[in-house]
Amino acid sequence: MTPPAQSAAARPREISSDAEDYSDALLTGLRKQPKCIPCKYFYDAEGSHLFERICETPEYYPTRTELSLLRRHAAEFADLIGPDAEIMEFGAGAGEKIRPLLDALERPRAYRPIDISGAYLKGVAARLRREYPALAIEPIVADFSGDLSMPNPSSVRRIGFFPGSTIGNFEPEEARQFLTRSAKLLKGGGLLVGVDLVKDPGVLHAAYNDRAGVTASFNKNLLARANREAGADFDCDRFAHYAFYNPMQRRIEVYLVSMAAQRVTICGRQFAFADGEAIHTEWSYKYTVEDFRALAASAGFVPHAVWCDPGRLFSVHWLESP
Ligand code: AVI
Repeated sequence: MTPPAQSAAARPREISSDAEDYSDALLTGLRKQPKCIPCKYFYDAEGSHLFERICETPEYYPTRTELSLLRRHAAEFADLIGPDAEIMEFGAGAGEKIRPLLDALERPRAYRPIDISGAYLKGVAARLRREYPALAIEPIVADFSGDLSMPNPSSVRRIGFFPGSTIGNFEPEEARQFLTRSAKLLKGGGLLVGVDLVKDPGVLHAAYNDRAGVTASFNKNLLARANREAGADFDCDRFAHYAFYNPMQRRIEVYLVSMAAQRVTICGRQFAFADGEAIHTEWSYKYTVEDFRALAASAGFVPHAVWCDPGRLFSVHWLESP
């Protein structure tokens, strides 16, 4: 069946094609020592769906905690943002978290969700268009960890929205570089960003080792994706999900561990895995409120208000870019 033709306005704008880079990045990462696969490749359609399921597990507190902060304080965000703003969301996810903000804002000009997964983004944009028919919804398929420069019309207040503590998936220096680029992109506006907090290591450990095994499937989907898209022949059952909190580095570390000595073919090339050898797949850094504010200030933002839940699990920061 041929998909219905899309109008130019409905078609997501592509800044870069993930498909072109994917196989190269996979080969490059697996040639490194230790081997790694960049965490942005979690989010194909299957991975995005698995991530939505992680957010529903009882152990993964960040999503529901942040969502309740966004709902409770939406009117305060709207006051700080002001009328007629253009909202850019970095890593649009399921589109769930933007709703309280869109509902509270006065006459938002446009909503631009940016996500690496084009198919997923299209679905999210279509749903939001039905719910907000008067709002210009302009999805952008792009890797927001790269260069996102675009002209900033001085007449429009541009606001960034970066929920979910995805900023924690950058190493701190990469996070600073991302914030520096965002401060330039959002000059005259600001950034509303969700940041997971340092806390009881047991709570953190459980969040990345849910009992239903959804996080394990999400992690192993990296191998299944390589089989689907890069002609690889990984036996996913011969790799184990391994995630733990490293309190010295204040980060969750996620790996896929080879459960045997084995050879895998990827894009026609052979890779050897020793028994017990790990592929690094993700960091998830946790911050104190003070440390994150200092990081944002070092990137050119002026840290303004911060909201935390009563249990101090999660924080939402309003950063101004003068
Ligand atoms: C998207 N990101 C903020 C999630 C996190 O918590 O670091 C990704 C994730 N990885 C395993 N579980 C959730």
